[in-house]
Amino acid sequence: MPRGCCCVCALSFTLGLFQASAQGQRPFVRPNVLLVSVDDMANRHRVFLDRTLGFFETKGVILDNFFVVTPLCNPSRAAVLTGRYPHHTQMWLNSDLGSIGRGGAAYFRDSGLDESTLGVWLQDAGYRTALHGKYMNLYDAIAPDIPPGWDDWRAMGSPLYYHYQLIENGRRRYYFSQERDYSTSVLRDHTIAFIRSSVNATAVDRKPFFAYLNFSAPHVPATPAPPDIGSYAGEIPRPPNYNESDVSDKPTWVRNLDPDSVELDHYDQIHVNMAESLRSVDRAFVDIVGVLRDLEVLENTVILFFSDNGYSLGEHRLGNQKNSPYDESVRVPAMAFGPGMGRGVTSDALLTTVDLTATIVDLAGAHPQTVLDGRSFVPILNGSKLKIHDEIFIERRSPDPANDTCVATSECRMPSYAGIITQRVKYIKYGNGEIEYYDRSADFWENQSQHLTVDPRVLAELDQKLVAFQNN
Ligand SMILES: [Ca+2]
Ligand SMILES: [Ca+2]
Repeated sequence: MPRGCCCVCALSFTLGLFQASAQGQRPFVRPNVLLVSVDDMANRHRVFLDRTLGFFETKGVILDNFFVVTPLCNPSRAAVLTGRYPHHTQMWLNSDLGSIGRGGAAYFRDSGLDESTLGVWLQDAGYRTALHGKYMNLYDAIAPDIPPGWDDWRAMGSPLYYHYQLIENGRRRYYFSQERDYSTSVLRDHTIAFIRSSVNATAVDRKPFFAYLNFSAPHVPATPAPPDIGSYAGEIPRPPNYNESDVSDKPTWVRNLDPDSVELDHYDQIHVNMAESLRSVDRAFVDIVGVLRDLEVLENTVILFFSDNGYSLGEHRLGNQKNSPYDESVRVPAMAFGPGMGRGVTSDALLTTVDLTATIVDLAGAHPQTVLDGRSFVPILNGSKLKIHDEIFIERRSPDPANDTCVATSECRMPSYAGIITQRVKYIKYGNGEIEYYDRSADFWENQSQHLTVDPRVLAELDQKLVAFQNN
């Protein structure tokens, strides 16, 4: 990764804390970093974050071509924390199924993956670090363990809104069913307290902060905060790929989906709940930005926002689920704000969640003792037209349908796959040999795979790149 560019990029910052460079020659300014994630928020749902979106649209950068490297909660979060693809960490699933696929907090710890994460690297680089909210799935099974690298730890293992426990710096704290227990508000308050204590530290103790705030919303059941219940008054979207009528172009696992299986009322209610649950995230974001402004550190704070995966609600006949290689699952909202960065800019640069990791490392001047799979996109945020990637890759391993641990859902029947995405096309190859090929501009909704009509040499070239990625 282009770690060497961090000093140059960071020189554009005008306020903040200074540190001598590794060579002890020129000082560079290190920003605070606030990384905010939401859980299962589809790109189309970003309109429900009115004020958050407005903040980034006017003061920041919208990353409009941003993909998760794998569209499932735990493996996606593991990729962000480690900066590595699942085929390098083996973190493929939400729970640990051994040779079928690894996952869950216990594997993340026992494999030593938790010893080389953003928290560790930024703490080593002199940051005060915090993780608030969802950590690896099944964290409760190893709680109250605290992984290395975190100065302030208030974590949960499941996306919950009421009746949950947070492990708060080694102590279990229970939250119940009152409005004050609503997780979005609780996590907001913890992050605000962490920011205040970081900024208000005495000069000798003051460090830049790295706060990783993981909201549960809008993951199902997508419980709204009390003031937001019943507040949704918009249309229920029916995009052009909704309940796709002709799936003859699709692989077997989609062709086997019954169009009547799209449970309209059920999915519509999930849509409403997700929209309403995001209202509290919107307020929390504005509150946190207000605190940063009041403390006079907003202009030296980088804020990065993303979703750990997207979500389908009827598109391509897919019910309420993630995991698929279609844009509803893999292309997610992503936004950035920071000193020296573009204001009111939308970028169509191809980027991924492991690039997000490399970007934070770059901003912090950190030095991971590992090879990162992504590349810093700080130059994009600073206005460069530099191309970071010609293509990006996605991958997903399915639980084995033949294994009795696999519940018979469409997600389970979906074979493992890997994919390559360029500005123009998307190519997907499944473990059973089936493929899909889409023209991303002419067929934005991925309604017509052209794998049977496109020049076979084009497919062969893409396949060669995909195999090289998988073997790297
Ligand atoms: Ca998720
Ligand atoms: Ca079709």
